[in-house]
Parts: sequence; C-alpha cells; structure tokens
Amino acid sequence: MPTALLTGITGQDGSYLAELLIKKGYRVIGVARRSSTVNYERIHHLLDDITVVQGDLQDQGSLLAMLEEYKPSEVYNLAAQSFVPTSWNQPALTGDITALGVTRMLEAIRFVNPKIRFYQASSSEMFGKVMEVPQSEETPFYPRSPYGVAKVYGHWITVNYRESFDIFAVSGILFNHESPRRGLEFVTRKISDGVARIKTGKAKELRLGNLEAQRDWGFAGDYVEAMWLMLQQDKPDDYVVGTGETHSVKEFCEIAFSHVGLDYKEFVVMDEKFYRPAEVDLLISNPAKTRKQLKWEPQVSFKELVTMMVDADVARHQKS
Ligand code: NAP
Ligand code: G4F
Repeated sequence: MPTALLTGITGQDGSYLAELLIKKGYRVIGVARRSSTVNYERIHHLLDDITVVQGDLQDQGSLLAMLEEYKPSEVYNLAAQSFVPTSWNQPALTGDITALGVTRMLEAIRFVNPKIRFYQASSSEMFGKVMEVPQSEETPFYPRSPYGVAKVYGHWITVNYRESFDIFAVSGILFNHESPRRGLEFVTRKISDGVARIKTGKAKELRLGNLEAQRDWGFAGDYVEAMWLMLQQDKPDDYVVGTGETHSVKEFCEIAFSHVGLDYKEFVVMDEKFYRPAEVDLLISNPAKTRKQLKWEPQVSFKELVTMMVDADVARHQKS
C-alpha cells in the first residue's frame, strides 16, 4: 500500500484528493496545523480512513519528523495562505507559508528521502497581468498580489530542487477550481451562499466587488485527478490545468440567481470594499499539454458547477 502525505488536508483540495487516494488504495497521512478548535468540516467523513498529524509549513522540524515517521512515497503540498485579499493585509505571513513553506518541505524531502515524489500546488494567479492569451506552461509570470508573488517563488524553488538535486518535483499550475466545499470568502462560494440566503429569506442583497473579472473555473473534484496523474509520469514536469474557457463574475451571478428563479440585477450591490489594489482581469488556460500527456479532461461544465454549488447551499440553508 503506497503512502501519500498531504499538507492542507483540511482545505477544499485536500479533502477531494484524500478521497481519490483512498479509492486508489493509498494510506493517506493528512497534515493539519494546531488550532484551538478543530476544523475538520471537510474531512469528517474520512476520519476513519486517514491519519491526521499535527504539523505546520512554518515549522521545519515538524516536516522532518513526519517524513521520518510515516515514510511517504508521495507528498502533495496543498497548504498555503490561499486567499488573495488577505495577502495584502498579511504579506509577510503569506510569504512565509506560501513561498518559504515550499522550501521547508523540499528541504525535509532532501534530508529524509530524496526519492519522495513531490507535488507543488502552483496557481494561475502567477500569470496575473497576463503576458499572453491563453496561458500555457511557457507563458511568463507577472503576479499581481503578494500571494501571486509567493506562488511564483514556490514554483521556481520546485523547479530548482528538481534541477539541483534530481528530486521528482512537479508544479501543477492550476486555474481556479471550485466546489460546494470552497471557502465562503471566495467569489463563487460567496455568490452561491448569497443566492441561497436570499432565496431562503435570510438576506436581501449580495455585496460584491469587480463583476467584470474573468476566470477559467472548473470543478475541484476533477482537478485532484490531474495532481495524482502528474506524480505517476516517468519524468517530473510542470503542467497547466484548466478548462480552456473563461467566464466573468457577472456570468456566474446570472446563472446562479436564475437557477433559483431570481434576477441578479435586483440583488447584487457593487461595493468598493471588495475591489483589489491590483486586479487580475482575465485568466484562461491553454491546457493542451495536460490533455495530451496526462490524458486529463474536466468532466463538469461551467453551468453544472454553478448549479451544483447553488443547490448545495440552498439545501444547507433550508435545513438550518
Ligand atoms: P484552502 O481551502 O484555502 O486550503 C488551504 C489549506 O492550507 C488548509 O488546510 C489550511 O489549514 C492549510 N494551511 C494554511 N497555512 C498552513 C500552515 N502554515 N501549515 C500547514 N497548513 C496550512 O485552499 P484550496 O482551495 O484547497 O487550495 C489548495 C492549494 O492549491 C493552495 O496551495 C492554493 O493556494 C492552491 N491553488 C488553489 C486554487 C483554487 O482555485 N482552489 C488554484 C490554484 C492553486 P487551515 O484549515 O488550518 O486553515
Ligand atoms: O474567488 P476569488 O477570491 O479567487 P482568485 O483571486 O482568483 O484566487 C483563487 O484562484 C487562484 C487561482 O487563479 C488561487 F491560486 C487562489 O488561491 C484562489 O483560490 O476572486 C476571483 C475574482 C477576482 O477577480 C475578484 O476581484 O472575483 C472578483 N471578485 C468580485 N467580487 C470577488 C468579489 N472576489 C471575492 N473574493 N469577493 C468578492 O466579493
């Protein structure tokens, strides 16, 4: 039975990847940082099938100790301070976790067992003020937030450890992926939750920022399969993962509200508080390499994703 160690197990992607790896017969070790109240909401249903260990990307010793103890053959580094607006309020913390945390994990691998295969959760946010449309593995980076800058560091240190120490280290450059398990502050979940609150009479409006921003949105459950595939290849490489389609925040709102018989124009209020100091206006992937080499295709369409998220939030609000 192969062992996989996942940082970020309590996050959206950690929960879907753990489900996938359990199905594939892995022993799954999930790393969670200590907090005064446990936040296992997304992995509650998995607790009998995984081992949760305490550790933190800010603490080198904890990473060394867990690799020594559990001897994984694959490490998926999903942990990060992942919310872009927070990265302007806490830029140094974001750099310490999202950038230097990658080096700490790679150092732990180098010292404990350089044969461990390593996946780094890189981001389309690295393309920022895009230098090319659509964006591929060859597109130069131009990050627009401290988060994006930290992810560029995480990407290049991964490439550097591959080239310097011959570690099987891959960088998955994933475009936005969402689900009913997405954090409530991200725009898609904020909209699906907002629609559900309005529909169930708990709210009268939804306050949002830039409705013109465009993203390449897919379903998180599909994207974790691509992560796993990257670590099963003969050689380590970098891959762009996305749908190849782009949609605006406004389009997301139109579909989400109309799915429950409402017109978004009557409820969405634009609020400058949610505008960013520097915006990423347009992201759209060119996933040709991933489709060809990994034979990976997204299964859930944009409309199915929006309606899945709205249905889940409506059901949740109807119960509570
Ligand atoms: P998420 O839901 O925000 O989860 C982030 C995870 O990181 C949580 O489990 C969090 O733990 C953990 N974490 C934060 N700081 C940590 C630390 N110092 N030590 C250990 N764990 C820590 O993010 P996600 O959407 O699942 O994304 C997974 C990864 O993919 C992230 O690296 C993100 O930046 C990247 N990514 C995401 C997308 C996307 O669209 N979702 C696209 C491209 C790249 P707590 O629960 O304790 O906070
Ligand atoms: O949902 P978002 O906060 O996601 P963003 O900034 O694209 O970042 C996400 O995707 C990245 C991959 O490209 C990940 F690396 C990152 O960790 C994260 O998962 O915002 C999407 C867009 C932005 O342009 C934002 O300005 O939606 C716009 N937006 C408009 N109103 C809003 C809002 N975003 C948020 N969070 N809240 C709003 O009220």
